[in-house]
Amino acid sequence: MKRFYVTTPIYYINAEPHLGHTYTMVVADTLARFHRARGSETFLVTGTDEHGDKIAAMAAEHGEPPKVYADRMSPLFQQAWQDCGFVVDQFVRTTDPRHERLVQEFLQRVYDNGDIYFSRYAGLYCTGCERFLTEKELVGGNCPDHKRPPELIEEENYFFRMTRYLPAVQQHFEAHADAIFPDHYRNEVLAMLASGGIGDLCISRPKSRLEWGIELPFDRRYVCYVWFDALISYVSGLKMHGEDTFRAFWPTAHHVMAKDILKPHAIFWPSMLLALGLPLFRRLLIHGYWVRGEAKMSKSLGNVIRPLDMKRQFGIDTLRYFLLREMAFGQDASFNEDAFVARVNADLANGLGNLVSRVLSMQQRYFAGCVQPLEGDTPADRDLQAAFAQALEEVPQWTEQLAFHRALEALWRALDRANKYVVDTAPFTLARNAQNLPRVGAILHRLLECLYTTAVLLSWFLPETSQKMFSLLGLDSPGHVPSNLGWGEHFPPGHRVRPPATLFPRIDLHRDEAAAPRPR
Ligand code: ME8
Repeated sequence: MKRFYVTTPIYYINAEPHLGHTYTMVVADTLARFHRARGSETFLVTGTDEHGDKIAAMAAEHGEPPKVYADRMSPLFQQAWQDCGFVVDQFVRTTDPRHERLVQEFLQRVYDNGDIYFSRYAGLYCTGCERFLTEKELVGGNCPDHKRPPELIEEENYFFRMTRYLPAVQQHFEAHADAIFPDHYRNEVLAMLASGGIGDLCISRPKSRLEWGIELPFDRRYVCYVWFDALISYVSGLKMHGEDTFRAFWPTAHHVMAKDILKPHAIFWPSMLLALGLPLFRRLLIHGYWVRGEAKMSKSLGNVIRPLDMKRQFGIDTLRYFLLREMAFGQDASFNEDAFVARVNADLANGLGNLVSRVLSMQQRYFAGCVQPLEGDTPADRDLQAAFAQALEEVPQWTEQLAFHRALEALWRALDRANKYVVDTAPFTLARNAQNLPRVGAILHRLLECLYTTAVLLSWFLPETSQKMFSLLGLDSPGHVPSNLGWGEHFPPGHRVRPPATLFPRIDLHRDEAAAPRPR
């Protein structure tokens, strides 16, 4: 059995989920659906990161004990992802006792192996990042992501002997060219490793300064550093479903995230896994930032867009389409209302929506919905079929390479051809003469096949739309990606398709100003 394990970061609960988190979720959900369509068993883990300075400070700001605050905030994420229709196999909260026990077990194991020692330390700590920054990482004395100076912290703490594992980590990334994608992030990590500037990792906080964390099993005066705790969620999420689930899925782990947390994932995490005697994850998949204007969308900067508002106004598939079509995976992309409206109207309302409604309404008008035999084979027919055969080949290939924008581009090239085929063959004109009806029936049958292939290829990108299309066609989804078009085989003789329904209403910002997505 082929398997595919995909994770997203477990998000800090210092504010509500925003568009950036939603993008990572859409990518993970799309990949899981794609691998399922290709016959793999899949598992998706996400969750919330609930310990540490940042959350303790936020809870205090709200006048709540941290656990009360966490119990209020974590469900906002869980509910949002459920409302968006993402298929999450395990939502991990780091305050879950099953997770806490595993973190303590792992800490003890590393301690018993002699990889944890006690020492004094002074460093520059950014609470936004929840990690110590090196002088080199600062820009004008500030954290480049959080735009504020880190705090000088000096105290006695426990350290993970990470330096012992760095050569093996370096070797691993040198030997496995696809372990970090896109490749320039692998180069960044290799440069970090080659610089020799990475020391051991401070993995504790004295309770006298921070109580909100998992207690160290070997010293009750301390709690565990939040990143050491959080990364283990990728293992605890599987183990919550049993050791067999862990063993089956772990070697296929794909961790999806933005570039902000590359270092913990590419340096801390593989070192921890090596120290624990566990196999390394399969790949890190690193995407860029969604920005508004110049700034990265972030909870601390407050320039965020609420995914559930977007979903309520435009539907989840509209949002999925925009996010996947507009961002080249690995690069930054900018969110602006005009681009959103232009893209959605051109591609979804016009390109796909119009085709569906034209084809289904002609099928009703001329044949009461009854599908006619697929006769004849003109150059235009062959052209159309070739365009969709190419889409069937290219879309999965681009998806596999995480070039979702290219995959959708390839499918829309075929849809453009289908719209052009309608204009060129003009079935609405032919139908004026009853003699032409067999040809009109054959043209429409071909167009219904275009819709069938489109619904198959949209099943991992726009699952709701794909389902709606199958239901309009009166057919079940095949549930997998077929190896060839199979046109002429999908509609049994006498089969009726449904009357058209609007898949994507046009967005008119001038008529309905309130419909525009607004920053909070
Ligand atoms: O870092 N554009 O949590 P976090 C694209 N708890 N993606 C964005 C984004 C943006 N503007 N803003 C956030 C943490 N993201 C830790 C993770 S994992 C063991 C612990 C997404 O709430 C993106 O996936 O700050 C990014 O890596 C993540 O949210 C950071 O989430």
